[in-house]
Amino acid sequence: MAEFNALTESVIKGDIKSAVAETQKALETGQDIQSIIDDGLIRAMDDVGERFSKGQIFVPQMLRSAKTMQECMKLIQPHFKEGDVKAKGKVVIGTVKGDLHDIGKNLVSMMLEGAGFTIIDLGVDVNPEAFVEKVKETEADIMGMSALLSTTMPAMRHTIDALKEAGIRDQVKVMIGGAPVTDDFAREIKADAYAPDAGSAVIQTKKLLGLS
Ligand code: B1M
Repeated sequence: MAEFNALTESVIKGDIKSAVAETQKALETGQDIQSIIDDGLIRAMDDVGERFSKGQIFVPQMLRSAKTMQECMKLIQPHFKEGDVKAKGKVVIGTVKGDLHDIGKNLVSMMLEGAGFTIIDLGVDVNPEAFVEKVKETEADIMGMSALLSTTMPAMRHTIDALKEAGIRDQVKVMIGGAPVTDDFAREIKADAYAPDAGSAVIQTKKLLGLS
């Protein structure tokens, strides 16, 4: 596993300048993109979450680390787009109602875009009706929902119910993810797929569309 301690530390501290410089250095020295994200950035956010749980840091510090990670992701994003980008399908994606966490959802979007899918990103705090409207309007192949709070997971079920009520549940495949979400929960709410991380989201999307 590559060492990204300086990068991880900078994200934990919320030191944007140093984190961006470390990301740039990692890219220039040809480090694996996935490893920069997993072993450098996500590792930092896990640490930040743990410190928050223990009451060692508070929301402003968590926000600062999130902003720092997002600035690093801006540098990394172009590297996702090197392959064949012929559109393979349309994905409407968003973070569910009541939930403002978007880093994971953005990462999933970037990876899917890099893999050649067209992304329609509804942002955060997306209510079920907005998902339904966009799926109808764009005739999306996949609807992706992200939730980071256990209290917002039920919104995933409500959104699937809204698809049913609109009579379009069988016209779109539903994929869900986010730290508290599990495969069991996906089965329970009758989502078509669950992905634990952004890489798996690409694999699942391809499977759902019969591309692999
Ligand atoms: Co929040 N927060 N937060 N937070 N936050 C968590 C999630 C928490 C676990 C921290 C903790 O207590 N340890 C905890 C939730 C506890 C729970 O419900 N189980 C928590 C809490 C409690 C809260 C608040 C309630 C705090 C408060 O105000 N008292 C509040 C809620 C606000 C709201 O949403 N209504 C809040 C606020 C915030 C900030 C705004 C400060 C900030 C978010 C900024 C932003 O996103 N723009 C924030 C942050 C940064 C975190 C942590 C530290 C990091 C989240 C993150 O970005 N991880 C987080 C702790 C943690 O997760 N370790 C925490 C990195 C990201 C790449 O991973 O999002 O898991 P993740 O995404 C992964 C996979 O899950 C998956 O792929 C991604 C990439 O591999 N995935 C999908 C995600 N979506 C997917 C969709 C898919 C497929 C895969 O298909 C569609």
